[in-house]
Amino acid sequence: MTAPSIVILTGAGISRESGLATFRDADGIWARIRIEDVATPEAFARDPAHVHAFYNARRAQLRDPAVQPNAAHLALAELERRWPGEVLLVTQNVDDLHGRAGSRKLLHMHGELMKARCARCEAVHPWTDDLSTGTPCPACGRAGGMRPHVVWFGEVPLGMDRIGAALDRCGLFLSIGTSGQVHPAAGFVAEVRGRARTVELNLEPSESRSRFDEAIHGPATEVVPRFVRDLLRGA
Ligand code: BJW
Repeated sequence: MTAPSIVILTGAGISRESGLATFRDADGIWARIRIEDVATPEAFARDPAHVHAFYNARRAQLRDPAVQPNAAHLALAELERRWPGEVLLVTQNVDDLHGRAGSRKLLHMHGELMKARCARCEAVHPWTDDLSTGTPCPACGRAGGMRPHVVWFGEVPLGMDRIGAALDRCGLFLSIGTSGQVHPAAGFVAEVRGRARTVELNLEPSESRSRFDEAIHGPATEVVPRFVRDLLRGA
């Protein structure tokens, strides 16, 4: 029997034990900062310096040596290496912890904090430093258009064609550390339901819990390595 294709969707919960805040938990980012002030194109048009300050601080956090991939990121990288079938890891996270853990079949549907994009020429650049309204684009040389390469509300997520094709082939769908409140990611489980086994792995039941065949609740660093170990044992 051929091994089923796996699509894994991850969210902020998988990086929480690496020291990065989630969005909608009681101590999450949206509890202290308004979405409308930092995560929409309108916010950036209104006050780019404020939006840059928000993302510069989060980029600086990623440069902190204490922020490292955890056991859950590492387990998913191992799954990709050892699974005899196809694996696609779709992350909503803009952090780089999956890549640092060794995942290569990886799609950042909400963009990447360690990249910047020029709104004037559309060039995307690796970016580790601060951005400001005066930062010139390394490609076209113009200032004023550089922005974080992230997907804000109202913008189209990245890689949707590739994700759609992977969901069409998928026999196992895992959703890890996401509240299931943001579309289109929240709708992926409904797209595969009935033809793929669907499993939620989250600290607690998410709002989408009822849409999954199975759910395993607990911290990602515990439940994900255990699930991957069991899956590889059966492969
Ligand atoms: C743990 C844990 C531990 C804690 N272990 N677990 C249909 C219906 C309604 C609305 C819409 C719709 N379609 C589109 C919309 C509008 C909108 C939307 O969804 N709004 C809703 C809020 C209502 N969506 C959009 O605008 C999107 N664009 C779009 O749809 O374009 C149209 C289009 C689509 C497709 C094709 C063509 C056109 C864009 C969404 C962009 C989201 N951007 C952000 C910011 C990115 C940059 C940044 O990081 O600043 O992305 S918002 C934020 O939410 C971020 C996240 O990726 C995203 C999801 O959050 P996530 O990861 O789920 O985090 P939390 O905090 O919500 O949940 C964490 C979970 O972890 C919790 O459950 C905890 O319990 C758990 N947890 N510790 C395991 N240790």
